[in-house]
Amino acid sequence: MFTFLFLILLAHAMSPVSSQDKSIFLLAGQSNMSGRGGVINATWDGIVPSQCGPNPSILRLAEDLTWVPAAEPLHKDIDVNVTTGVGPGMSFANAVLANDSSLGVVGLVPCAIGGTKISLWGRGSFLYDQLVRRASTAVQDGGKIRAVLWYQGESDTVNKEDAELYKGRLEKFFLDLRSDLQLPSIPIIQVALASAQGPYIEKVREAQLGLDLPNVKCLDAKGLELGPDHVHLTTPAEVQLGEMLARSFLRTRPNPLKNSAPNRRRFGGNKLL
Ligand SMILES: *[C@@H]1O[C@H](CO)[C@@H](O)[C@H](O)[C@H]1NC(C)=O
Ligand SMILES: *[C@@H]1O[C@H](CO)[C@@H](O)[C@H](O)[C@H]1NC(C)=O
Ligand SMILES: *[C@@H]1O[C@H](CO)[C@@H](O)[C@H](O)[C@H]1NC(C)=O
Ligand SMILES: CC(=O)N[C@H]1CO[C@H](CO)[C@@H](O)[C@@H]1O
Repeated sequence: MFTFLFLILLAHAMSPVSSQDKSIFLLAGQSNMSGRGGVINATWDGIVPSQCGPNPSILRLAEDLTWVPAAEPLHKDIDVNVTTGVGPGMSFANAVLANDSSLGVVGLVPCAIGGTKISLWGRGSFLYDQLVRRASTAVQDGGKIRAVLWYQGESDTVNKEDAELYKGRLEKFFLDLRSDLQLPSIPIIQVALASAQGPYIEKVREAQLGLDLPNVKCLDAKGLELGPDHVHLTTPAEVQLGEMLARSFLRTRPNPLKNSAPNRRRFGGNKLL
């Protein structure tokens, strides 16, 4: 009898994955979404702030399409040709869970690749297909895609044509993605670049901030700290960005107070506001 119960419990503990109530988030874009926090001269310093620590309720979809416990660097087997570090994903996941326990298990689906222009993300491209394939696999054993987090654009600031076509391409990408995921109003939270190497930064920012689609939000990265390479967000800035994304996502949720009472006490409440 006890053995039986033990086996049931064991089986349960070994499959944290089965839950119908997994909340899935797609992470896509360039290096700042992939994560370069703590990477200096192609070496990651290995520093993981507490906000980005592992949590039994946070999983990631690995490159081989299996769910594994999530840990930094979240994109290490996805953005494989570079050294990855801390990105916004883990602090985002920890923050949304602390604020809304009804989200259940958070499943992160990393898909960002450094140095990629928007034209590389168009429908039919390798990156687009990979994103849709990983998203479809992610929901196969239950769960629901709750939002898309998108941070991209630096590579489109370099030449004029890319910058001018950016708005149209971005809008088409969002619409195609929603249509192919069959989630026509899935929240998309994008981040507007604060600066860029290329001269056409203002054109790209304008497109990002001016995109007018329902349920697409834009956060401004202005004020977030860049590392010594002047190209990538530092670890503290990535933590901050993850928390900004979390606040923005939580605002899309109906009545978060109702379901989060126990966590609110435990985590000391209003930090996120
Ligand atoms: C990174 O490399 C540059 C150039 O080789 C060097 O000047 C700098 O000290 C290095 N920084 C660190 C933190 O190792
Ligand atoms: C990594 O580099 C290889 C060889 O250049 C290339 O085929 C592959 O697409 C790259 N992968 C990523 C994720 O950048
Ligand atoms: C990273 O983000 C910062 C802040 O938005 C931006 O200035 C920079 O261009 C981004 N770098 C890349 C490679 O996207
Ligand atoms: C953005 C958001 O929904 N924040 C909620 C986080 O939790 C606090 C309570 O601790 C709520 O007051 C906020 O509304």
